[in-house]
Amino acid sequence: MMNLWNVVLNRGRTTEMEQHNGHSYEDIKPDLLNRLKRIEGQVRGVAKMLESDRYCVDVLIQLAAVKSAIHQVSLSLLESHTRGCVVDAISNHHGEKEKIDELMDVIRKFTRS
Ligand SMILES: [Cu+2]
Repeated sequence: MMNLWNVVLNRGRTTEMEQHNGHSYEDIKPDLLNRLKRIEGQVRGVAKMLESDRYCVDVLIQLAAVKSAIHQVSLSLLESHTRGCVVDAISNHHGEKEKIDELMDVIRKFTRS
C-alpha cells in the first residue's frame, strides 16, 4: 500500500529512499560500524583506566576523545542523511517541508549548548 502510494507520488520513479529502505547510509554503513566498534573499545579502555585507578585528568582526556569520536560519527550520518534522504524528498517533492523541519530539529539537538 505504502509502496503503491510512493509509486503514484513519484510517477514510477524508484527513489533512493525506497532503494535503501528509508535511509541513505548504505554506502557508509561499514565505515560507521567500524568507527562504532572502535568507540566501544575506547569506552572499555576508559573503564579499565578507572579500575586501575588512573589519574582523573588522564581519564577525562580519554572521555573527551570518545565524545569527539561519537560526534564525528554523528556528523557523517547527518551529512549522508542530508545528501540522501533530504535531497531525495526535495527533488521528488514528497514531504520536503517535513524533512527540512526534521533536519533542523536534529541540527538543533547537536548544536544545543
Ligand atoms: Cu536519512
